[in-house]
Amino acid sequence: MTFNSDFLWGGAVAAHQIEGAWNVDGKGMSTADVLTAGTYQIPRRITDGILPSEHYPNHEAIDFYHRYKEDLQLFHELGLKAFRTSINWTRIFPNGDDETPNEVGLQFYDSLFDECLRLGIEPVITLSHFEIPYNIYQKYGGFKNKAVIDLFVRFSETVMKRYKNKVKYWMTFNEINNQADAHDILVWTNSAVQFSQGDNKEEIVFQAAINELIASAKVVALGHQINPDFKIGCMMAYVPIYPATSKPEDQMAALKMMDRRFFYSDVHARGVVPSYIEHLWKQKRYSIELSDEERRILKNGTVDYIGFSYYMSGTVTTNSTSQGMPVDVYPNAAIVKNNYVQASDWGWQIDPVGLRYILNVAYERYNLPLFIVENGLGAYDKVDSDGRIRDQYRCEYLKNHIDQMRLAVEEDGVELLGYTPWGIIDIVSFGTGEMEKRYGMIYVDKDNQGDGTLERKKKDSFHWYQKVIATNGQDLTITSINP
Ligand code: P53
Repeated sequence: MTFNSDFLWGGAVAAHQIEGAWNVDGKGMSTADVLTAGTYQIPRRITDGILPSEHYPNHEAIDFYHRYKEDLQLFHELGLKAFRTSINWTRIFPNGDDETPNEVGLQFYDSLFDECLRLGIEPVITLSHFEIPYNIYQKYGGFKNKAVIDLFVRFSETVMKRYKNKVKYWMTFNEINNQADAHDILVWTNSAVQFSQGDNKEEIVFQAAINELIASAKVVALGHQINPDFKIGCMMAYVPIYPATSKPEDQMAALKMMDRRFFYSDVHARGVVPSYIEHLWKQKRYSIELSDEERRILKNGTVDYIGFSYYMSGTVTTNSTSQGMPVDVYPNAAIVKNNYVQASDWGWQIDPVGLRYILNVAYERYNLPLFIVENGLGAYDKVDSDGRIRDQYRCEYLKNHIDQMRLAVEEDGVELLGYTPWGIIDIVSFGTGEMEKRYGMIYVDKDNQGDGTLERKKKDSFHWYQKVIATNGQDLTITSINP
């Protein structure tokens, strides 16, 4: 058998993309609650508080808050052994700096985890998945402020103590490296930071990121005291970057781009700031506040495993006439299309071999267990007149990735804890705010305008994945599903 009998076949979501009930039972406003809907072409916007004229897709999402029992029943039928979700910080501390936690919020996750355990589903919990109390932005300016470190630690300590006998697998910050290029929305969701005119964005992101890494290290150390059996990981967006050609400069550009991303897992896993980043800070005269005491904290809070998302690879060229999207890491570097792979309807390059590649690179780099906590295809689905959703393309995407994951384990000896495909049930897309960029194996009747009955329906991929789990990944054939 390729996969151990305790391999965590699962599914993944995040609280703000699924729960809805954004202002129910004492929940506070979060950074996700002020994000409008967008599309592939039109970016989501961050509004100044909640405006009555705007549609905020996360406010209702798929109403998991009220329907989790029914949904977990479906997950159970699917055979999930693990369910990755996040705890919404604002259900526990509505303002982030409240004196005492909100008991009703704590009870919600008690019931959710109890129900998971009753059904034999291991909860895998992200502490911060793109939702930070809005008050932390307003009052503190987000994670660039050191005061926020201990607010996050207090939230984490509260939930780790409360759920210490219910949750074993934790992750601190979702896709912490997603802010590496300092895009406004990604910095907002990762760090609750907004830029002002004249800001050095890169320097600010480094400061916010270092503060998050310190917060994460504190939580890892504390978590191990709360329960020595806890497995606490980081969570990275691994998008391997390939050189467009064998031109040496292309290779250098790819290396430089990867460094900017690896910086985060290097600190998480090794407990020190890598020399290439220390050097960059000096060279650019950045004054990043990081005391000796904080360096000790980083050293003492290294993670137990590397959790990561994998959707696509990227390609970089240094050909000055490429017309690609410029990246400021190497002369003439720009992101271009890779002609060897196909892309999704949202332009994400589909590259199963890239998963095996990054599994190898990450395992060689850190020698820690890996956990694929997101992978999947965002696609338009159609309900046929007979009520079926024939999402063969989704099965193919997943099959091709599982094939490569198997090779990484079998041929390359990578240690892998589990696989939790993204959006196991249709949810609000993070990047675009659309409902119709669907990842699920369970369809949810709701459209981009927010209309629909919220009824759940099994897609063809549901039956396929059910068989994959039941055979512990041995039978990946697609043809036989639900004829
Ligand atoms: P959506 C970029 C690159 C890789 C993963 O994304 C990313 C992003 C941000 O869009 O985000 C992760 O919904 C994230 C999830 C998100 C999922 O990928 O934009 O952890 O919250 O929903 C898929 O298609």
